[in-house]
Amino acid sequence: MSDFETDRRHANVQVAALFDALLQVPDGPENRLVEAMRYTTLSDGKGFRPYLCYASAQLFNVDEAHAIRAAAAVEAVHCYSLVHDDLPSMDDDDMRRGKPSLHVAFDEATAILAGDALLTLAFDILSDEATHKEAGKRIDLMAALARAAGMRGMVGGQMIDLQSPQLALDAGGLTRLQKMKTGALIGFAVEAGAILGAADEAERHALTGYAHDIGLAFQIADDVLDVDAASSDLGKTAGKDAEDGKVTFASLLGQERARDQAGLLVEQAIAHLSIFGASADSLRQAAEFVINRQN
Ligand code: GRG
Repeated sequence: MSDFETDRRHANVQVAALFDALLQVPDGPENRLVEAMRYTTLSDGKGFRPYLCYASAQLFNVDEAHAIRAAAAVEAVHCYSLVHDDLPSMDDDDMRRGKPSLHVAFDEATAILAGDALLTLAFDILSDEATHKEAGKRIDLMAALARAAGMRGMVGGQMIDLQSPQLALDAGGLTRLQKMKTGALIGFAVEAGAILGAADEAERHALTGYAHDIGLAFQIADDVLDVDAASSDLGKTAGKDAEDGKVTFASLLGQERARDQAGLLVEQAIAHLSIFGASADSLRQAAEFVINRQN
């Protein structure tokens, strides 16, 4: 196993342990909600955002326990977004991470509530002193996550996405949508390490550029996989974008140019890391993973 795979697993095993501890099933009728939150957070995702957070924190020798808490916060928001995205009123997808979507395994109302509770759990995690003893750092983390997840970030991007079949987006419009919907949370995962590690301006600038480029490459790769891969490999329904009449990078550029574009973005992302020298090798490997992954 490569260093990257070992580290990705290490970070995500710890994130899972934290969710397991935080999501103890209560003895009461609300236990259904917590069961549903466990169903999604302890399911088999790639753990890419938690890994990014862990690897960016490593650049600054951040205490691992602090990094894992920030990583769990970003994964909680990511899981909420997937659960809500799969709902019949949104993307209407019955399969996620190789098993029935949450609203199929439980019911729609429970899926809405589990998403809501995962979003608030993220801020609960960040606000706790165990995340960092300095209140200023905790506030910076919460503010950055709120911005990434909210109306000018992920949720705003989702609003555009829902309207996209009617919008006839061009490459610029699609890039803006994806920067908000997918890129903003990936950006937070990288930024969280910089906040915890008190990165200087040049370091933050480099990490912002890196996150921007891998965020876009991640989405382009996702569009290419949506056309290329089988549902069984993706763990979700393949070919959904075309079926829903959505413009994607693959439909705008064609599969080959889209793949080339993702490759260029990854090269560009890696170039941003030069100021960190070899200590950024984990982030370099994460960038390569974006285009080499099979799901
Ligand atoms: C419902 C508020 C709200 C937002 C939804 C992120 C998102 C916004 C929807 C997900 C839909 C989707 C398939 C987007 C494409 C890129 C993406 C975020 C894929 C899923 O992320 P992965 O591949 O998933 O990292 P795993 O399961 O591996 O964690």
